Amino acid sequence: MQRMSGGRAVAMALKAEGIDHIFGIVGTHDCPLFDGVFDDSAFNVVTVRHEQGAALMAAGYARASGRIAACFVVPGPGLTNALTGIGMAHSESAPMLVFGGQNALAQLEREGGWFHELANSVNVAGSVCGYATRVNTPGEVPKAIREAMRAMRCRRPRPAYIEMPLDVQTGEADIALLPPEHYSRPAGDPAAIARAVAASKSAKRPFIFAGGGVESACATASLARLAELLGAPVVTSVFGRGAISDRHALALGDGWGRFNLYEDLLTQADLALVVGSRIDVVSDWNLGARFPQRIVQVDIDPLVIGQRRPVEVGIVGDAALVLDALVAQLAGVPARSCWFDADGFRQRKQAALKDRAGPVVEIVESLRGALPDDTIFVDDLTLVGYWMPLLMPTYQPRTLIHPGTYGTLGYALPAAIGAKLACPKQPVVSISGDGGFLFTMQELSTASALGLDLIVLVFNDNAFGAIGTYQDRVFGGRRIGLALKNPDFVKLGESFGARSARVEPKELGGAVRRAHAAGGLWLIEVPFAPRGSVQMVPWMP
Ligand SMILES: Cc1ncc(C[n+]2csc(CCOP(=O)(O)OP(=O)(O)O)c2C)c(N)n1
Ligand SMILES: [Mg+2]
Repeated sequence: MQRMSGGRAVAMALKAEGIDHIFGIVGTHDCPLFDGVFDDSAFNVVTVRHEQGAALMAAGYARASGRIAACFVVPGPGLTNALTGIGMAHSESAPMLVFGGQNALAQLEREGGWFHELANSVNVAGSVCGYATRVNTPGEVPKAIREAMRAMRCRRPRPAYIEMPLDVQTGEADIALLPPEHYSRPAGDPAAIARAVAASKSAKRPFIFAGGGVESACATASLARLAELLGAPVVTSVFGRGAISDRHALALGDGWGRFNLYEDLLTQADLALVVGSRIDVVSDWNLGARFPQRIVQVDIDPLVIGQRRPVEVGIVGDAALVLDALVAQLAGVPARSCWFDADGFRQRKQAALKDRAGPVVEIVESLRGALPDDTIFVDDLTLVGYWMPLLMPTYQPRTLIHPGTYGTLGYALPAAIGAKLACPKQPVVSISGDGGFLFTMQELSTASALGLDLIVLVFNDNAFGAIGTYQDRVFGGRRIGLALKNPDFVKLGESFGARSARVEPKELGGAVRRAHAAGGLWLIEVPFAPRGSVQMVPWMP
């Protein structure tokens, strides 16, 4: 037992859990939380410029590393500002531990007109979290953090929210900190695993569909071993990019383009092994509807199993543990060669993508050629970002981070800052359009204050371009709400302390190479407004 305040108990419990990054903004309602980490060298406290940035940084931090960061926000507007980022993290299965300040216990839920009052805030946060609670005494802090950690580590990783009323933050008590715990994840029902083994043995033409759960579970090596044993080609979801290296002979890339590239594979395959994927809506449009009848699905979240497609075998478990069990039980069976012409497929795919993506292909090639394999690319919702999962060869897990189906405009820059803090040795590039960049551009100030090495690309067409093509197609060209009056991006970047340049698309590779060699914070604007043959959003019908 140690005598301490609730605020200090949060710091001590975070330390015990190995959480050392805190993103947030101070206010009277969370100052005791900040005070709890005052002068404690165990913590890297990052002051952001908007609470959405805090949550998106924690999301990027988790996507790039699998590690958990904390956020400290004030109640009311601080929490609602953060909700977009927390919602994004919920959708992309990224864990983070959000602490919300709150008025004193006696003032709650009475519509008393208190500062930052927001009724029902635990439920508001809970709608985008896997765990949400209010702590009523300082002594409950370690238990609440332990429960949040279990929710994030033993189940599908999702944000957790712990609300701390002011008197709980400041109140002192004799507090027992909890000893470290090994967080175990479900290994899967042995009978279901045996049925999956039998199904895999009997299938002649299996393929694997891998999602973000593979990387979450650090199961990439297990996935490759299983694919090699079965001779099964591997397609990934957008969150699964990096689950298998694109240099692997069985890797077919991701399925986020709405064209018939996968017809050959899908019509011939007799078994789909879906691992760590909810089969998101885009993958389902493109592939899921044509998956073979026989499906084996492995997921840590029981809700996901059979949600989109009926399955022959469902296994609730951690992807690494289940894949290792499958590999062990298939080990006696001679490894099969691949039944599918993966090389031919890749060539056909490359030609088709060139046809659809036009000049985006050269842009992506120039980025890949300029930067090392371990570079982390973080996408926003912009032409180049949309195409990245399809076009960018990805060689390592967690190196291609895309905002997926929640699709938060403004994601890239703060998520890239979080990724850089989590993986300081890896180059990090954020890819935005002019529209998305202005949603969260103030976080350039955060990156500058931290002295980060970061390359921030802004593809500028002075418009919410993607929506223009949609209006053309669906609304007969009645374009509305698209034109954007932008600042001078070079001056803007410089005023934030970023070295800044405007380069034509053909100069981008050289500019990025120089920026990487020089280090520091870079803002590079690329005027880019291709029209005509380019498909703006590969997955739109
Ligand atoms: C928070 C949010 N608001 C609105 C949208 C809808 N939206 C999707 S793409 C897009 C246009 C993005 O413009 P820009 O960043 O300039 O990229 P471009 O399409 O021009 O390449 C918009 C408004 C969204 N995804 N997220
Ligand atoms: Mg634009």
